[in-house]
Amino acid sequence: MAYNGVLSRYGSLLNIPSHTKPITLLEGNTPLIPMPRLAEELGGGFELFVKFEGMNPTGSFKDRGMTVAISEAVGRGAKAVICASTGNTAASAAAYAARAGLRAIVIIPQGKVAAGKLAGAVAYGAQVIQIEGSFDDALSMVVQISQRHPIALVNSLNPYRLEGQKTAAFEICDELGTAPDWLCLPVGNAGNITSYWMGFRQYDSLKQSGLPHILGVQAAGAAPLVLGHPVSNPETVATAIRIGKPARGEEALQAAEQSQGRIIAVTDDEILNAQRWLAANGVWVEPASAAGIAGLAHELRARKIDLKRKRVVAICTGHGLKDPEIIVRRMPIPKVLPVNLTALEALILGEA
Ligand code: AN7
Repeated sequence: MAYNGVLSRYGSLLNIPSHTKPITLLEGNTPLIPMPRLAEELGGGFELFVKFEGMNPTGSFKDRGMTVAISEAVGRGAKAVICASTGNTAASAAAYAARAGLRAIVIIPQGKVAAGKLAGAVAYGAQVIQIEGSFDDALSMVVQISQRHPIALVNSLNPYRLEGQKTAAFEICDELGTAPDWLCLPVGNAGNITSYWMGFRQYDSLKQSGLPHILGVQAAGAAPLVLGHPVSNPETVATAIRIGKPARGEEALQAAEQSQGRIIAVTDDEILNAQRWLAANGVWVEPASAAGIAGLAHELRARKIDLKRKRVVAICTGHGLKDPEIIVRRMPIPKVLPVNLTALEALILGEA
C-alpha cells in the first residue's frame, strides 16, 4: 500500500481533534540504518542503529510534528502560523504552511541559522525575520504574538507537534519488534525527547514493546538541563540546539529520570568528531544531529554505560546538507588541474 505520511499511518494513535484536516508531504517512514562498523569503533559488543530523520521532506524530524500542527491549525480555520526557530522548525513550518496555503512567519536569531535552513524557509515562501537576540528571546516574542493575534503557534509548545513526533518512536518499535535498550538524541528546546518518551510509553502500554533508557545530549555551551538553570548566552557550533531556556525542559528531565537514563553535555569538538564518524560511515548529518552519538561515545569512554549485547538507536535529527558551511569552512580547496590525463594520473597515483 502506498505510504501517505504519519497522520495516515499512525493518526488513530494520536491525540488530535476531529477537525484536523490532513496536510502532508509524506514525512516519516525514515530509514533505521544499521551501523555495525561505527559500533565496533565505539568499542563493540552492542548493536547500533541510526534513525536518519534528515530524510524527512524538509531534511529534519520537525516535519513529523509540523504535519500534525499545521493540519490541526488548518482544520480550525487558521490563516497564518508563526514560530521561533534555530532553523529547522522554520523550514518545516514554511513548507507545510505553503502546502496548506497559509501564511508563515518565522523568527530566527540573527546570523545563527545554517544556510540550508534559511534558504529553505525563503524557498517555501515564509516571511523570515531576524532578531538581534537568541532563540529564547524569539520564542518568548512569538508566544506573545500568538496570544494577541489569530496566528497559530507551531513551536513544540503546540501539543500537536509532540503528537506527530511520537510517531518516530512507533516506527522504531515496529521495525525492531521492541523498543531499543537505549535511545540517544540531541536536546535543544526539548520537544523531541518529550515526544519520544510519550511515544515509547504509549506503545508499551498498547503492545508491551518495552521502554528504552533515554540519553539526552546537550552542547556544553548550551546545557541548561545539565547545569540546572537557564543559560543566558548559549553558544555552540551546533546552532540547531543553541537554546538556553528549553520550553519542554521539565518534561525532558522527567523523561530522563523515568526512563532511568540521563541528560549530559558534550563539547563542540566531541560533536564535530561524531559528525565525522557518522559521515565516514556514509551518514552525513548536521552538527546537532551528531550529539546523540557524541554523547554515547562520551559515556562509553567514561565507562558510565554498559551496552554489552544491548540494542542502541541514535536519532540523527537533521541532514548534513542543512549546514554545508561547517564542512566547507574546514575543507582544503580541491585541487584544480588542466584537462590533462597525465597530470590527473599523477595526482591520483600520488606522484604529484
Ligand atoms: C537538527 O528548529 O529548536 O529538543 O527551532 O534542529 O526538540 O528542540 C531545532 C531543534 C535537534 C533539538 N536536532 O530538538 C528549531 C529547533 C536538530 C534540531 C534539535 C533541533 P528539540
